[in-house]
Amino acid sequence: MKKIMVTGALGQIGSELIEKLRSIYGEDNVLATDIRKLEYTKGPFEVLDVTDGQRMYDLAKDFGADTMMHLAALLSATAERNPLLAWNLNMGGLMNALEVSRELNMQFFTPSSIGAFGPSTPKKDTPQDTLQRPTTMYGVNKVAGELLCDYYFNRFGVDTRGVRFPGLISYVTPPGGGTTDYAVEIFYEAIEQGKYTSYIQEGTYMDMMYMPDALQAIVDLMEADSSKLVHRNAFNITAMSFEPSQLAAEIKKHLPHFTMGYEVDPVRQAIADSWPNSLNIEAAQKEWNFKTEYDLARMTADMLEKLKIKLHKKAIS
Ligand code: VAH
Repeated sequence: MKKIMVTGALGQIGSELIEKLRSIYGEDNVLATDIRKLEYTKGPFEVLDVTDGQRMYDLAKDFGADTMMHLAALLSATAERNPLLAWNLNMGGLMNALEVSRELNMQFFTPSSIGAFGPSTPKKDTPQDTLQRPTTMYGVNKVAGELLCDYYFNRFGVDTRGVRFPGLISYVTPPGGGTTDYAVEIFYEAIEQGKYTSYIQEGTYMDMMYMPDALQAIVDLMEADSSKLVHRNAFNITAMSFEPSQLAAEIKKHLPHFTMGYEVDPVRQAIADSWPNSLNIEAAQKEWNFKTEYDLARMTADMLEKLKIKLHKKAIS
């Protein structure tokens, strides 16, 4: 990886991945793209609608990109509200990114998700290779995406790689449209309101990961020895599995007056219920030495510390 093009660069993963990649490979070697431009963006940036394959090709070629990190997609809850738009954007954008990577001989990364599993998938210690019958449009997109990436590797020799991300928790960019977003919103409201009403019911376990671990996993996988990758495009990875009341209890250790309530959103609860509780990550550990630094306690402490600074700055600005 030397010249990297990132789509969806202003999203929850993208906004932090750009910084991480630039700190490793150099600011001028990472081209950020997204459908909109912020008034101020550091480093190379281009507006790109990922359904415009020709513009994606032109940008990659002009930049001399040797790596494509395709992040632009609609997340699970948004996709359920607009399944046709989700299919066109998630699958059309992915096909364009794979085609550009094939034509320009680029290494390729795109994330799958625990959303690629469905209610008939074993929920505990979910195997790397198992039944995948998701019941959401997002899940259908993710399973189709995993198969497409395998196809581009086997048929065209594109060095495609990917992971099944759990819910990601970060303080930099507020999340948008996910089912696991309660695990991010709770921190903002705990600091600002001292309370939070969860749309996911107590007892609903989901896999989660702190963003620093997610970003390191992307870099480690992309730098791994290709000959050792068996699963290549859809590695199960996770750092922790918890349900809302466990996260609330951890926050209360830092904010003793924090209170948690529940007002279940049936759409996002149904999505969460269809996903696994905890993934088996042995394949990622064995094939590219996947590891994490943050558990629930360490993530909670860091989120609260960093978010207090961020929200204080906003309050006084
Ligand atoms: C979502 N945060 O909730 C994303 C992710 C595993 C969850 O794919 O849609």
